[in-house]
Amino acid sequence: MLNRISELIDQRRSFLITAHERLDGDALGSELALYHMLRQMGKEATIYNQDPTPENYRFFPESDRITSELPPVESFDAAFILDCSELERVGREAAKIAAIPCLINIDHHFSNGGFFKTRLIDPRASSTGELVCRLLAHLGIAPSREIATCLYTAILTDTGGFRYGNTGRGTLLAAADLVAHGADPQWISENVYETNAPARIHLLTAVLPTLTIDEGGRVGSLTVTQKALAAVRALPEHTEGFADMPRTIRGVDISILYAELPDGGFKLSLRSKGNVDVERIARVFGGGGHINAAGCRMEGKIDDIRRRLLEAIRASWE
Ligand SMILES: [Mn+2]
Repeated sequence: MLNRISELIDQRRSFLITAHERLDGDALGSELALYHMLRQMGKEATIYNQDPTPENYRFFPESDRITSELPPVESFDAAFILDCSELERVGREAAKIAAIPCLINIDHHFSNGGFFKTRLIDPRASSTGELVCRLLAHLGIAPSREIATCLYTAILTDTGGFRYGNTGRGTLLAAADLVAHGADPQWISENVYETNAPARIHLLTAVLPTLTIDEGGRVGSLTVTQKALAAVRALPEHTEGFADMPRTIRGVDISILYAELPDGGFKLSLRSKGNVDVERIARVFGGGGHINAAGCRMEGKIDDIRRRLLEAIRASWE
């Protein structure tokens, strides 16, 4: 597949690069790394994302080039769809993007159903960033400092700072290589993790009292309502990382963040320890992800949603 992708890059001139809604470090880092790589190869590249770049990722070199308005798709010979298990995950322009003649998918989600004909998929890879590293190596391109910064951040954030189960030898070797090419771990970490907006911490103080612990201490959860967001003028992106917090409690195996959406539904983020599989639980409700990090959307009243989710969790333990 790497051969096929390198062939396609050779043959085509103008590329669209996109990723999923609610951007994260892996999606953005992989997009920008590819952008720099393609331009270095003399190609035209445009990054389109439906959602704006979260503040803590604006340090990425050339992140201000990203557009949230899709240019006419006729201008592209090919598109890279990154960190997405399905095309729909790019958001409301998915149908237009589907019309681009050649779609190339790079992804590491377990739930990837293989919709794309041209795809570089490895659910054992830590991140899409790690897969982009493989593509660079295959093309014989040494990462520039910009590319190294983007890809190191992609890997760092998707492994929770090299702490999650997806952190393997290949992950650490890739990261080491990126450091050798100019990625600065301390500078990147400060930019990603130590640039909180005050509103995020204010939001956290409003959210911590919602902590619940169920199932004899094995399931912890936090809830963010639209009201709580509005009260401190926080943005949905300020909840990033909240889902991980109940998991830090001794004995908690599954951690959940219930985030109310503007239309009244809830976005659920599930996290787990060890071999407790939350991807399976998310899938019950039409979601997906990885064994230790998954998500889904649920409709209804929060009490009802909590009850249905706990039932599914109980069933998965039986
Ligand atoms: Mn990812």
